[in-house]
Amino acid sequence: MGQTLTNKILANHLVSGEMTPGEEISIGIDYTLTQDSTGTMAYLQFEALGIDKVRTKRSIAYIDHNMLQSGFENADDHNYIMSVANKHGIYASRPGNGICHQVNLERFGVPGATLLGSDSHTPTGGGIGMLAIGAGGLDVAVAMGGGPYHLTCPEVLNVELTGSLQPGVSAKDVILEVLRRLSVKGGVGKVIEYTGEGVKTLTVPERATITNMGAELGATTSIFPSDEETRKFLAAQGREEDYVPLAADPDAVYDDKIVIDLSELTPLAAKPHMPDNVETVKDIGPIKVDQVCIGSCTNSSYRDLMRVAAILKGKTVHPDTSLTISPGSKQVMNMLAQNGALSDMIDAGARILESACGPCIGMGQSPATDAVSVRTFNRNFYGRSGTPSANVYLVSPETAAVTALAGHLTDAPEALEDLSILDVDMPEEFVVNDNMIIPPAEDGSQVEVKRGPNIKPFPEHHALPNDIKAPVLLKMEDNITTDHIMPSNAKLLPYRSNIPYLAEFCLTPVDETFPERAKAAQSCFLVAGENYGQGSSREHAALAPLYLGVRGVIAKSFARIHMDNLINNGILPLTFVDPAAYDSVDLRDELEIDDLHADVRDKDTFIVKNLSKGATFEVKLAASPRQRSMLIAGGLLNYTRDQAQQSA
Ligand code: MIC
Ligand code: SF4
Repeated sequence: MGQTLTNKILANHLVSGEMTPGEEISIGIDYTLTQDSTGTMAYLQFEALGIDKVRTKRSIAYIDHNMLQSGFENADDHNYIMSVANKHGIYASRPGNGICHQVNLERFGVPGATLLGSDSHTPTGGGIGMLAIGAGGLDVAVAMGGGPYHLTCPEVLNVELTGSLQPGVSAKDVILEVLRRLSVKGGVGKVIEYTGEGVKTLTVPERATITNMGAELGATTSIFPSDEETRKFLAAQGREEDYVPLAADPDAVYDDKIVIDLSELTPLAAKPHMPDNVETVKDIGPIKVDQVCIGSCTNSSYRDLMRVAAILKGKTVHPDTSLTISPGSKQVMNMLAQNGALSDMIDAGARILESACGPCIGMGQSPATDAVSVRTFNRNFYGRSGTPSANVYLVSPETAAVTALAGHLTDAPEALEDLSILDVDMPEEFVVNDNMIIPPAEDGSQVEVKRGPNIKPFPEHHALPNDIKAPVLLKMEDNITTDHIMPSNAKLLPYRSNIPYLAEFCLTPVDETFPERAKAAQSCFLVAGENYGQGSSREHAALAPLYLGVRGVIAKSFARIHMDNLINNGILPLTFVDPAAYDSVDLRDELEIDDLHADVRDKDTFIVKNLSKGATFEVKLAASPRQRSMLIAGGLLNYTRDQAQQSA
């Protein structure tokens, strides 16, 4: 029986466990990446592990998220990250060098290798045939220390691509189509593996657009084969030696399969407020658009922006529409500058932002009240733009550019007389200058780590009590995102290393009174629907609830990274055995679980008493033996420390 590409790479890196879907396995990690908004916490945790030098092939610390320096805080965080990287053998990508996933693809992606990143869009690396997984900072810290990464062995879902894209339709439309079919929870527990004749028609950055947004499917990761296109991309980056051809065996057996005929796709858009709320641009119709933002780790590569420049050339942005463009990397920005495309953008009236996440994470450019904002990004979760009343649509760069000129939603086949202006070749040589990537000190022992007043220690974790009696302080619906749990925007991102401050905003998009009520109650449960915690890898979505006394979340189902983050921080992630039991629990019900240690240690399901209703219901704990010990110890750091003490 032939093997999938996913299983080949997993098998090559397997450290423990049986490769049966659903079982816990652990794999060796070749490369890690962090970015600054999750990185401060990840490096504080790495320091707590007490390891001098990273033990990966290469670890890279990017600074790309917290770029607005409206106070000392972000600059303090940058100094901390640059110096801690220098000390511990980590390469550091300076602010201005670009968005982590774009730069990593250009300069460090290696087919067949494993990459663990403290950012949910790490699977961008799947575009180059890497097994690239997003995780919480603590998991990445452990991997930097040479420890394996534990994950649930995934199923492999095959997306076979046939045909080729019509002019004006692009990679973003492919992944929007996958989201339309599978939904934001359709990828949970799965790796999405792309095969078929259509693959050859897609360049590496286009493939990366597709794997990037596999994060929005909830997938463990997504991956493309490594083929002639991959070789050409690596050669053009001056890294042909990193090329290896890789593909699934022709007779590989997949757990599931869908087929997409690229030739049949038309431009699509995800409507507010979910990436799977997808319709054709045509069916949505010519709604008036106030803002267009082009960029993000999904759509800011050289060819994406060359097409945007071709559309804008000689035209003017609509008077009622603001257009921003953030090139994905210094390399992209520099090439656009050298060939004149940047000038075409500036001339048309685009507002050029630095190479960083920018508006994608609400770092500036929050739209006006009730505005419609059309973005090439990957997430349009409620409130994420920084303006709760705004309506955000996700589209391709081509759709975004023609929309910015028209002032209403439209697409390239509709708006352009001559679609051949979109024929942009991939460069034979990219402009390579890695002068903004700082190699670490040979001998880190003399390097002093700079800790400004913004760097606060992380909250203390306590061992699990044997009995918990606590009220339900929130009852939430399906698809609650980490942007609901721990909002991020220009005002809050500077406090990513200050949990007490962040906790004041925890879950406030759901209920503004939550932090206050949680502090008063001292300990509480949260109840939620399906796919709780989808979105970002931010551990802050577990650390802030922990700080506020959340003991357990009882949901219909969880998103992968958030569930790991809850366990890593000692918060119980429980699911309703009978989903109908969700209806029986109300806000403020007093719940009790007793003899918890025995339950957590040995049982898959156990009983929760609803004292307010005089009833009981059953919950499931889907955790490995290792995770159970972690929960009892009060999280991964306590567990690791206990293990170390025992072996000493
Ligand atoms: C995001 O896109 O939500 C982020 C900001 O990149 C996050 C990381 C974070 O919350 O810092 C992610 O995707 O993991
Ligand atoms: Fe940055 Fe947005 Fe990509 Fe997250 S999704 S890494 S905020 S560009």
